[in-house]
Amino acid sequence: MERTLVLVKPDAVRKNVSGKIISRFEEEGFRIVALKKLKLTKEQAGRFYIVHKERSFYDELCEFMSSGPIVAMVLEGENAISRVRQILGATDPAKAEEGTLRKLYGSNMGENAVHGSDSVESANYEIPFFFSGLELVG
Ligand code: DAT
Ligand code: MG
Repeated sequence: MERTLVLVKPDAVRKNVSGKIISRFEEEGFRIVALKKLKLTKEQAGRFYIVHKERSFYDELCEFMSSGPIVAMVLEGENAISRVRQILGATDPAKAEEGTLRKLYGSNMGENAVHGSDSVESANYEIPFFFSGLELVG
């Protein structure tokens, strides 16, 4: 069993498809271990995406991720990290496979609807970023 952090990004919340996205993960057999809606400050978005601080798109990314509410959740399942990444599709929605969440709901490279942890190391940083141990209810 593995746990991973998923974010419904501000573009998808604005499009009113957070329920569809959550539903997809339930249909795929994941358990929702924690779930909440919140709005990040730009500074908090900057800390969440600190691994990208030297990238050209970092400022734009932090601006976007703090532009409106997001839905954060922890999903649990076998190989949850890689399975969620497959369901998300490629970072660029234009290159994402048919049926993936980014293909269905993403707009462009920046506004790509959903985030999923990319490794155990990332999940171990990202889950406690949003949730305390007491909030993870299995
Ligand atoms: P992923 O979210 O697929 O793990 P990533 O970690 O490389 O992708 O980048 C984090 C986010 O940053 C990504 O979801 C969208 C944004 N991003 C990545 N590359 C970008 C680019 N070239 N221009 C604008 N935004 C970009
Ligand atoms: Mg990533």
